[in-house]
Amino acid sequence: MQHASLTFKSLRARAVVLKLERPIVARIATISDWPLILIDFYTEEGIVGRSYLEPYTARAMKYLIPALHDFGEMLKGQAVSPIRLYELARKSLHFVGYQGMSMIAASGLDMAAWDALAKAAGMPLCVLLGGSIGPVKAYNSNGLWLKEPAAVAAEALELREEGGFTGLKLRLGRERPADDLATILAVRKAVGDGMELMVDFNQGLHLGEALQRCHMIDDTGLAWIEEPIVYENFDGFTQLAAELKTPIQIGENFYGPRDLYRALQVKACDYVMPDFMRIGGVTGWLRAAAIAGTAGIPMSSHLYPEVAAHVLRVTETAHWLEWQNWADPILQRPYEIKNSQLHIPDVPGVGLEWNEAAVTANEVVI
Ligand code: SMN
Ligand code: MG
Repeated sequence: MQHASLTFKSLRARAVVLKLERPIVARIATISDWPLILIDFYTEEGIVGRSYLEPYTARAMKYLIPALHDFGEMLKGQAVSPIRLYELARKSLHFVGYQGMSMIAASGLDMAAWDALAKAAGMPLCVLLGGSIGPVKAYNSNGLWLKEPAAVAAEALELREEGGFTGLKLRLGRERPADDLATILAVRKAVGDGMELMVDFNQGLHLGEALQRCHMIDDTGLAWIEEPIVYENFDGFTQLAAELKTPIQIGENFYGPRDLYRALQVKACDYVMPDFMRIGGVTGWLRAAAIAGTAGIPMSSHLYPEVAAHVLRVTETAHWLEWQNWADPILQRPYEIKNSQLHIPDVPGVGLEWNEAAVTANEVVI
């Protein structure tokens, strides 16, 4: 039987900035405006693939949107074979460098191409990938930034109620280490022993501080300690992972599967949590998941909960989905969350459609 073919026609990338309900207050940055690049991937057959990128700063959109439009021109007329498009996009920027902005742009293209392919096949992405529709275990990552312990504990109760959550992530890195410890204890007291608590230092410490501060919280029953030091210091992570009882979690700053492979080779972490715009979209995730699965390392996701839900259904060592709903205002149909599980809609593709009125209201010229 001849398969139906799909041909890439053009790409549209739009810049949107949304106000965060709970601004990000991390040790390395404060963010109250959340930038999104919305990608529409048009095909000759009329199917439109969709994805978004969340590049943290509105400025980054100035470089990423032209790169995406260049891909659109360069790849016009190609068959929609996501793995081939990913390779062509990456090769076109090889001399510029495989990582950084190049990888982020290629990842956005990749996610939209997979969405188009799954839509053309009439299948949810997880089904196209050989999996099945089903619930995906998620923790709530919508808040718990660097505020007073009592305020964080009160917010933890609110966040639990957003979807019957059994896992919450707190951010650490206050000036005084004792305030971080007091926050963990206050949250634990508020939510009880049944709640999994993850903590994230957002790369805010140097190795010496990290050694002291991670030891200080090592006996507080945490699910993991995330990125205590700057992301590319694998030697430092190796030392931390060797010394600490609490699992060390890294990965949102892996640029491509090879970074994950190198981290595992040097035992830099116990868990991994790639981010879709850096690991290489769906294609990069699948390659990374094979490595983590072979090594027996639990794999969680970073941001992009919609696409994460699909690929975690086919990830051998699937662990936790990071749930945050910062893109919800521009989505026609936000995913349903209940009992700490994200529910994949039974529709072809990923299930991302834009709420055009909300997009128009929040679109920015860059
Ligand atoms: C994070 C996510 C998004 C913005 C800032 C920080 C964080 C996480 O590292 O893991 O959720
Ligand atoms: Mg993090």
